[in-house]
Amino acid sequence: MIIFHVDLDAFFAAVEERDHPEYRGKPVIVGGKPEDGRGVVATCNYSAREYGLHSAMPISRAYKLCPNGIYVRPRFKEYVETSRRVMSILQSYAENFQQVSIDEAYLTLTTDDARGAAEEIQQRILDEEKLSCSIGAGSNKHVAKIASDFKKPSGITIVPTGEEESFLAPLPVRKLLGVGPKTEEKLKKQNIRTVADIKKLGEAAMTKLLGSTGAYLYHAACGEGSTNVSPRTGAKSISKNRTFFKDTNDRDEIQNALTEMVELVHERMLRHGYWCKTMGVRVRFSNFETYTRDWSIELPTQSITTLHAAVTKLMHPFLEDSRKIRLVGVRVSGLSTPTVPQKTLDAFSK
Ligand code: TTP
Ligand code: MG
Repeated sequence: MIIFHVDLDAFFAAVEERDHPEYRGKPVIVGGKPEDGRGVVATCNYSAREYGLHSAMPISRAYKLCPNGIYVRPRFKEYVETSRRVMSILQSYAENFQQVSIDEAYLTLTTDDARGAAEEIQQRILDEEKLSCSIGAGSNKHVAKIASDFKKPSGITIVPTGEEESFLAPLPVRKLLGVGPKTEEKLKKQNIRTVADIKKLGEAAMTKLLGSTGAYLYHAACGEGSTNVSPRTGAKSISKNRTFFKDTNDRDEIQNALTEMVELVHERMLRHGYWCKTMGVRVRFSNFETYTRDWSIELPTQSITTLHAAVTKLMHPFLEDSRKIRLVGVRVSGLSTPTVPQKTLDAFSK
């Protein structure tokens, strides 16, 4: 049994290129038009990435770096429909199947020829949807996921059993799932830059440095990972709270704490492949009066930019209050790992 992780290349931008042949060969940026005056890049094609553009960058900045690009507003309906069709192709190859976001999924296969199977899947998606994808394969989900990112776009990377640790060793720590900018910074301060450095430091020292995340990262660095490929149920929310050392009404201190909570919550969402529909904050004043506020959106998101913006907006009235704050927290709920919808009765009656 081998686990595949399949991830579409520059997904939203690739759909736009497919549907607008006149865009081909040009930098294509999905997110919004420069004249909209706001918004961020959802994604961009590989030719736009050569200009330094990437997801979550403000459109205004992207436009400065790449004024000749084609800027388009997202067409979510089209992406969702395309995603459904791709996921059902993938499902037809899978013994077990788990979609983790709009453009990626894990599948398990039993085959002697992993490369042949990966090539066949790529060809099917190219023939039927005119989209390219990258595939990573390995003995567990974590290794497969990192492998799919290893040779993008249109890559196939197979990590043979027994070679997990040596495959990961030279990679920067940031490649491990769950390592965000904050964790990366903490590791850098200890001169830990590659996965091999984590392994070398050892489990005890990693735990001392980062608590349970440290222990998890040590095991990840050893090439370990989950093999459970199935639609996920479980935690219905993720939250992180911070009690200040001393009650405070210093806005910078509060903002910094919130940014850190956002990053921690987001890291955990990514690690479990969760998308959320509700984002919230908790505030406790020094007299223990406690408030929660939340905000829900129609389509689930996995974007740290959206989460950060929601938290900032929800916190605003509390920052206007002159009372000192004892605790702040960030919470996401309405969690899901996108699954392929059941075939409708319509499909059967045709
Ligand atoms: P990704 O798979 O992260 O990115 P990608 O498919 O565009 O590019 P690649 O995999 O080749 O690196 O995300 C899938 C889609 O999710 C992406 O096309 C657009 C959307 N998305 C956002 O809207 N905002 C984001 O911040 C990110 C990362 C993705
Ligand atoms: Mg992708």
